[in-house]
Amino acid sequence: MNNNRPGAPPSSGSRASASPTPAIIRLLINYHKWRQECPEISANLRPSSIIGLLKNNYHAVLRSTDAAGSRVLIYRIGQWNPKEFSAYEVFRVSLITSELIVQESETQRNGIKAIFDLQGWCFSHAFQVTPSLAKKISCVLTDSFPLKVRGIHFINEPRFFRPVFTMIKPLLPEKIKQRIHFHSSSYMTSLAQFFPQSILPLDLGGSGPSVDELCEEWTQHILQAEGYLQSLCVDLAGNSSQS
Ligand code: VIV
Repeated sequence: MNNNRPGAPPSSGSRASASPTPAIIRLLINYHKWRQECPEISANLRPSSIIGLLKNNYHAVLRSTDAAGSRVLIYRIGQWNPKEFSAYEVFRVSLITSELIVQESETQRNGIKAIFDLQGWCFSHAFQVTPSLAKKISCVLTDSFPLKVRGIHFINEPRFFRPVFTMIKPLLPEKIKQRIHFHSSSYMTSLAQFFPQSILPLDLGGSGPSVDELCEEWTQHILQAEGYLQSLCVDLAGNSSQS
């Protein structure tokens, strides 16, 4: 397990291996295509555009990787006020974190695991997850972002999250579907079957720092990576990034 805190903002190191395989080339083509198709998510990666979500403790990354060396990400849907932020801005939080951690060679090798706390999920969240958004979600989980998705865990999922998941599930490849787990409200014990308690936050049954503390830490990490994130938009847009 990598015990050090998230590293400093990465240099713009090369993402592909020395001699990229056809699969890597295909992935990078899909990645550029996806970003061109979703400018509302990817054109502006400035942390200031989603600082409200970050300050609301919507998202954190655990300090340590898990036993398999995967990065563990936490998302708290209840901290997303759909009247204040669109699903695209919420999506952008995940894209920003993904762009930062994909620069870590250990994360390139061992991928990520995401924990979604659906406490507070309501109809106004569900209405924002349209079929077109579901497609964008399936793309980044399948073949349009160079991060291996090693696990997706839902906790506190209410019954009426099911219709949204039923819309997304058919768009996911079998191997991703097998890595999705629902823990409902008994997550204190069941998450420990997937993650060492030493790295889980206090509120999720672990002995690590609280989620709020980790949210604040990761917010600082994202803020200090502003320059790197800006450079991504310039590179990919091929000209000055969108305002
Ligand atoms: O962004 O590896 C209805 C993962 C995720 C990413 C990205 C990468 C990645 C695992 C997601 C997971 C979250 C960019 C590279 C897809 C953004 C989701 C944004 C929406 C608005 C959240 C709403 C709540 C969803 C519930 C989660 C759906 C899962 C099937 C992911």
